[in-house]
Amino acid sequence: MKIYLARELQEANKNNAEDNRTLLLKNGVLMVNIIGSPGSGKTALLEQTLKALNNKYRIGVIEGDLYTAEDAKRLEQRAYQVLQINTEGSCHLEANYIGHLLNQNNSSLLSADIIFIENIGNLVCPAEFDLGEDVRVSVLSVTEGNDKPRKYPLAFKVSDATLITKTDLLPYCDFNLDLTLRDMQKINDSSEVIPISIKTGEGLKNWCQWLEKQLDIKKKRHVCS
Ligand SMILES: Nc1nc2c(ncn2[C@@H]2O[C@H](COP(=O)(O)OP(=O)(O)OP(=O)(O)O)[C@@H](O)[C@H]2O)c(=O)[nH]1
Ligand SMILES: [Mg+2]
Repeated sequence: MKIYLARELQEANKNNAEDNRTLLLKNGVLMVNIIGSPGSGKTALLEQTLKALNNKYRIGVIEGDLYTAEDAKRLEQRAYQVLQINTEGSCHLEANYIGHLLNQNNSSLLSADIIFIENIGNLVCPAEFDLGEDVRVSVLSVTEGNDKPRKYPLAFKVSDATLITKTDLLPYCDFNLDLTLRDMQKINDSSEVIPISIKTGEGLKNWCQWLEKQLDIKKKRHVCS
């Protein structure tokens, strides 16, 4: 009997991720992989991000969900293109799923400036799978509690930015923002940490500026490639 070792399969995922990265660089497209627990505010963040940036950029979205297309429907009014992946139970996206969508003949994703991937709501497994993104962003809401970066460090370790969402709820939660900022410094001192609230708009400008900086870096790399 042939036994497939997870580490070998993950090696295949790494190769697929590199293929995606090459394709994205050739086309000058920035891909952002967003990971976080169910309900942490990923789609709400994308709704506001599209509102803020869709007049300036062509923005594509790949929505990852187990079964529904509810999040895709929330975003399709504003995005340049929204594609939905239903994993039918699997807890994370893999690079070959993304590669398939990028290579589809009728996909205009590669004409976008930015592609956001909303990964499956899960703070554990998506952190282990490189999708070929340029930047990975983890989302942690204040309602989840201070201990999450310490208990689930990988997601934060492999992220280029961490958004601490729902800061409007800080007065009602037992969440110490300074403590999490200190923990983040220990786990990954090169990750940008941006507190943000979709309700009050706090931090949205910082987040959009960070994104535009990443886009600028990508466009320059594309020109030099
Ligand atoms: N008060 C407050 N509520 C928020 C904020 N951001 C999101 N929410 C609420 O949190 C709930 C979950 O938000 P979603 O954006 O659907 O969360 P998600 O991470 O996309 O969830 P999944 O796709 O199921 O993993 C919704 O009821 C949002 O309105 C925020 O900044 N402040
Ligand atoms: Mg969502």
